[in-house]
Amino acid sequence: MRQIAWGGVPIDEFVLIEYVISIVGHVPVRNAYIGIYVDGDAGYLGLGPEDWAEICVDDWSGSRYFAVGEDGSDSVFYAWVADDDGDPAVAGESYAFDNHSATGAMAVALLGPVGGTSQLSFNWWNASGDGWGPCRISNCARIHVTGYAYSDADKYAIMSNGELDYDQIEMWLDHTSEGWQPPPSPLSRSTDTQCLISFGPLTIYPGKQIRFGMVLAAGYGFHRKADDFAELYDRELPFAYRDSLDFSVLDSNIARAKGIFDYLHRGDVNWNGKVDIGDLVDLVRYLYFGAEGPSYLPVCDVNQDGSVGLADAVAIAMHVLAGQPL
Ligand SMILES: [Ca+2]
Ligand SMILES: [Ca+2]
Ligand SMILES: [Ca+2]
Ligand SMILES: [Ca+2]
Repeated sequence: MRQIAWGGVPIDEFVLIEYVISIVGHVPVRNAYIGIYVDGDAGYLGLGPEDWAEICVDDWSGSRYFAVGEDGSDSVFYAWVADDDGDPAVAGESYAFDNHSATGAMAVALLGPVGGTSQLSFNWWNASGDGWGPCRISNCARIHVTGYAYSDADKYAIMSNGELDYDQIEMWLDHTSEGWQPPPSPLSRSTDTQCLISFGPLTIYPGKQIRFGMVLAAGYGFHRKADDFAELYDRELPFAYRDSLDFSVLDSNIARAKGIFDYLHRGDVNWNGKVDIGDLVDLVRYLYFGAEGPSYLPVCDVNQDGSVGLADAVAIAMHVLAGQPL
């Protein structure tokens, strides 16, 4: 595992973590799933320990896809956690954000070849109450866990369930017509939310490595106005309030992190952690001999011109054969 963080604007609002996973022994591990469990709490930490429990019981989880790159051909999926209303200070009818407010959001995104060919799941659940989370009717018949999983079998079941749960802001809506189990009643306004982002199935062979990245990002200004929640939020019709939430800083921070991640790995066409003749061979076979596409195409754009072509193969060749920098 390698962690990278920066202290200067504008790349000081995320941490990149790179994982390299291999197995011990001589038998391949099949149908493996990898997940990142997120227990995000949004609130003012300067409050005393007696108030910490209150910080976390009014938060929401959700997920989001957004397009990146000049032509929007690449996308990133992330899970986010934020306070429900941003904790404004309230005096009578007037709302104001102060230094005890939680107006930002946090997000976790997976980077590298984890989308596309793999099954991506996003699950959230209420950790402080009954542990409930959205569950597809088709899954509920065979999986009895919808939220926090205690046993290894339950953890595997939820990591591999293939669900992309609707956002927690929609938890009061009936999603049964879209194939979701109805929520239990009563639900709390919002909860100590926890969520899980996972991918697979993978076969991990002895001597081979699974490599991927994760970015943990912050985004300020997620709640725009102190009275948005009071003015716009209706649990039966939450879309006007959701539209008031500002994802732009989370999006740009995650896009920056992805750009750095892709740049750090440029040229590693076969995604094995190094750039050598094997990458050149794979790229040429892909470009000119109809071979299957590389598992993570963004790193093949070695010269960062927005497309993958001959110039990238030449750059790898000059690096491998003549020692030139990529
Ligand atoms: Ca909170
Ligand atoms: Ca679920
Ligand atoms: Ca390589
Ligand atoms: Ca290129």
